[in-house]
Amino acid sequence: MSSITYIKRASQLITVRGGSKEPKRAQDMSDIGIIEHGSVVVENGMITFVGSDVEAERYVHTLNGHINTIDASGKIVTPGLIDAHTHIVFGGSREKELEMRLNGAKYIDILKAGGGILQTTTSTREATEKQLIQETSKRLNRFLQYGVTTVEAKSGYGLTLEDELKQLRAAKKLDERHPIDLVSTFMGAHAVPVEYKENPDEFVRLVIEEMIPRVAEENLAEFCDVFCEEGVFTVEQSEQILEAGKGYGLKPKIHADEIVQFGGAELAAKVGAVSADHLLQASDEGIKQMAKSGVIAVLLPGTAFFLMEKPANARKMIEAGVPVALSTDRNPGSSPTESLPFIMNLACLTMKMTPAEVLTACTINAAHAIGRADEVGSIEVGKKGDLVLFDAPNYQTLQYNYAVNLVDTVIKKGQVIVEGGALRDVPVPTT
Ligand code: IZC
Ligand code: ZN
Repeated sequence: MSSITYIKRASQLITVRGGSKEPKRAQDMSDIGIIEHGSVVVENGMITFVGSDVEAERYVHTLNGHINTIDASGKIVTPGLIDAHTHIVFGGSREKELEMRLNGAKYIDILKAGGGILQTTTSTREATEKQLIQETSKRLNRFLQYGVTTVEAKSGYGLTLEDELKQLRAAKKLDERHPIDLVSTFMGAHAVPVEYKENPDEFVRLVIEEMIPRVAEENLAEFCDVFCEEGVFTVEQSEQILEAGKGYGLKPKIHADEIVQFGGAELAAKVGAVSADHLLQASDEGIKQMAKSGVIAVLLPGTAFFLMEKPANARKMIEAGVPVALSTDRNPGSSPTESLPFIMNLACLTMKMTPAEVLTACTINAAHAIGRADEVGSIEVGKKGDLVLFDAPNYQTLQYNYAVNLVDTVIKKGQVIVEGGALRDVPVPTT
C-alpha cells in the first residue's frame, strides 16, 4: 500500500519551479513560483501533486490508502533547504581560535602557524570512523531542525590517503543511515600537512597520483575541491589537481578568492567548475568569466561574518548573470553553525540579496551546485518529497525575524522528521 502525505492549505507554497534544467540567474532568481493557498501530495517519497487547495482536494479523493494529512494553515511551505558547502565530518573543535582572532590574529596566519585546518587534521586523524559518524550525526540532526534536508560534505581533514578515505567513508555511511542526504566532495588539497611543509609539490603529487584514483575507484566522492589561496595551493597546483580529478570523473569545485584576489574565479571558469565558493575578493573579470561559463557562485556570508570580514559582492554577481547559491560552510574554524536560515538572514542583511533571491539560492541553485537539481530543490511533480513548513505567513517573514528558528515541520521523502520544531526519534547512527 502506498504511503501518502498530504500537506494542505499552505498560506504560500514556495515552489521555486522552473529551474531544474539550468540554475536561476539574474531576475529569474526572484521568481520563486508562489502558489497562494497551495497543497502538495507526496506518494512513496515522491511529489505527485502540486497545486491549489481546491484542485488538491479533488486529486486526493482519487487516491487509495492511508493519508497523513498535515494542515499548513498560516505557514509557508518551501523545498527542503540544501547546503551545498560544508566540512561537516571532523574531529575536535577550535573555540580557542575565536579569542586569538579577537586579539587580532588572522584566520590564514593561524593556519600558516600550524593551527586552523592543521589542528583539525590532528584531531580528525585521531578519531575513529565510528567517532566521526557519531559526532557528525549530531550536526546533521541540528541541520534537520533548521530545515536542511540535503548536505554536501567535504573531506580535507585527513590529508593522508587513509584518513581522507576514513572521512569519506564516514560521510557515505551517514548518507545511508541518516535521514539527510549527503553528497561527497574529495578535498585532499585543503592544506599542505606539516610533513610536506618543505615539499608541497610532493603533496600535490600524492593527491593526484594516489588519493584521487583511490577515491574514484571506491566511488567515495562526486566532486573534487581545492583551497586555492595565497599560502595554501597556487593557481597552477589547483588547476593540476582539478584536471586530474576530472580525468577520474570528479567534477571540479574551488575555494576561490576568499582572502586575497588570486585568480580563483578565473580558474573556475577555465576548468569548467560546477561552482566557485567564497569569492569575497573575486575580480570583475573573474565574475564576468564565471557568468559566461555558467559557474555557480556559492556564497558563504556566515564565514565573512564570523571572520569579521566584508562579505562577497552578491549584487554584482547577480547583476552580471552569475547564478548564486548560499551555504553555511559548516566547519570548526570559520563557520561553526548549522543554521542555514541565519546564513539566509546574513545574505539579506549584509549582501542585500532579496528574500526571494535568498530562497532560490538555498534551494534550486544549491541543488545545481551539487548535481541534484533533477531530484531536489523545488516543489515539482517527480521530485523527492523534501519539504519544510515554516511558522511564517509569507516568505518575507523568514528574513524579517532574523536569527529565529521558524522551522515547524520537516518532511524528508514524505516522512515527518521534525514536528513542532523538535526532532522525532531520529535513529542516530552509532557505527
Ligand atoms: O577548517 O578552517 N576555509 N577551509 C577553507 C576552511 C575554511 C575550513 C577550516
Ligand atoms: Zn569551505
